[in-house]
Amino acid sequence: MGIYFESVNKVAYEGKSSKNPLAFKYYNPEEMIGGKTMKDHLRFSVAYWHTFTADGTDPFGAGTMERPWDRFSGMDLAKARVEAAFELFEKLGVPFFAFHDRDIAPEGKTLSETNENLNTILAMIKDYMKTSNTKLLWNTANMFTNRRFVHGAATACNADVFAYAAAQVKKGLETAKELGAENYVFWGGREGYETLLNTDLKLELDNMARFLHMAVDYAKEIGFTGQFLIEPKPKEPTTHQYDTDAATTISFLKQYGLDQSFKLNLEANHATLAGHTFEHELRVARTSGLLGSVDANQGNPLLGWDTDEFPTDLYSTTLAMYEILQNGGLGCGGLNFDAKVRRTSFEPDDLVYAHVAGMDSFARGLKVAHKLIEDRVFEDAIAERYSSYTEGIGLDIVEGRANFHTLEAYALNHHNIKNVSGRTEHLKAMLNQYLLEVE
Ligand code: XUL
Ligand code: CO
Repeated sequence: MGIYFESVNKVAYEGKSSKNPLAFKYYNPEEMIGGKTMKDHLRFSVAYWHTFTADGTDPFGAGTMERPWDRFSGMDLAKARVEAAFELFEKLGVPFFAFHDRDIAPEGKTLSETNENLNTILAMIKDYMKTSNTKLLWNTANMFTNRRFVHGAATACNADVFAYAAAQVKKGLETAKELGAENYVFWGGREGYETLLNTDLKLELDNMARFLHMAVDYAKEIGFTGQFLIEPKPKEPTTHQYDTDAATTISFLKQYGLDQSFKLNLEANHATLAGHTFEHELRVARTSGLLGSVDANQGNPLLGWDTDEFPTDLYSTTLAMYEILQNGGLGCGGLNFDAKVRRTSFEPDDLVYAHVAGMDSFARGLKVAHKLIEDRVFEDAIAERYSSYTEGIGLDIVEGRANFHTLEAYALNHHNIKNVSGRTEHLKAMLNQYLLEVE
């Protein structure tokens, strides 16, 4: 086995005074927070595509990444990437990884040849997984890169494409079962439309639901018991993506009777592209009982596209962990770094620095969020703010005893309404204080 990250030893926790870029300052995997280790709270996962296959290409220029495995090509490259991947997983001590089918093995000339390539690499991955501590958080099917998906996959206008996509997901579910994946993800890369002038929106949405029902049926048939996840995104690559945001996706799942079978995989940068905060998306899913997993990254507020940066914004990681803790954790989900190093960070060690930065940022977020909840900083403020619903007319409303007649009678007698401040600035200052002070 080759050594691809030569200058990197196993990344250790050295604490906040460490200046070593190859050490954790906050992520201390075995540290207990509220009765659970940090490692079990955070369930970090490395995204195969950004870390082992992305080359830094952008619309204006060629790849920039220096990757020692790039001296190989074809299936040898695919094999070298597996070696590099398990070396990095081990050095970072991450419990999970995630991949698309086409990240791990190249397509052949036919679907059977493609599946053969996949089988070869899957056997190799399975072998590594026998001794590795890193498990599969989720796998998914790439149904957006190849030109056959130009009009979509399950929502394509061409039934041959629908069939091809079904074959691909069938194989994906078999893969998930074989490797013991804890989840299976659907991100509808090209499931959307460019213009309504050529689109049968109703048929496309019905077909997407038919496709997902078929996937659920097949998982049952083969005994794959992992959680199904659907990942919302508002735009990119299509002008209008069907799974625009959490609320839209939840309503789609409910409309088509899929909400018992699916939860959401929410990505920070997708939330901001949808005009929401990350924590908004997490809250919407959590209040519907559908928060499943997270693609942990961040966008750039100055740019209108999916920059997939490694998460370093402590407000975002803290408020995300706040939602996750309030959800009782992510169950079999995790924090998958769907994040890529910048094009200018092209050396292999940058991959390690980036993951260390992301893991430390979420570890810090976890600690601060835990303390905020323990001290009931926002809970008490919220309880107080809504206290009018715990007695009198408010209690009648929430317990279903009120109607427009009783409310009118009440309002006629209570026209001197007194409101209380929402204390936004004070609460933000409290958040700052916790971010700065929590040990
Ligand atoms: C694309 C994206 C995908 C999904 C998996 O924006 O987030 O990588 O996470 O297909
Ligand atoms: Co993602």
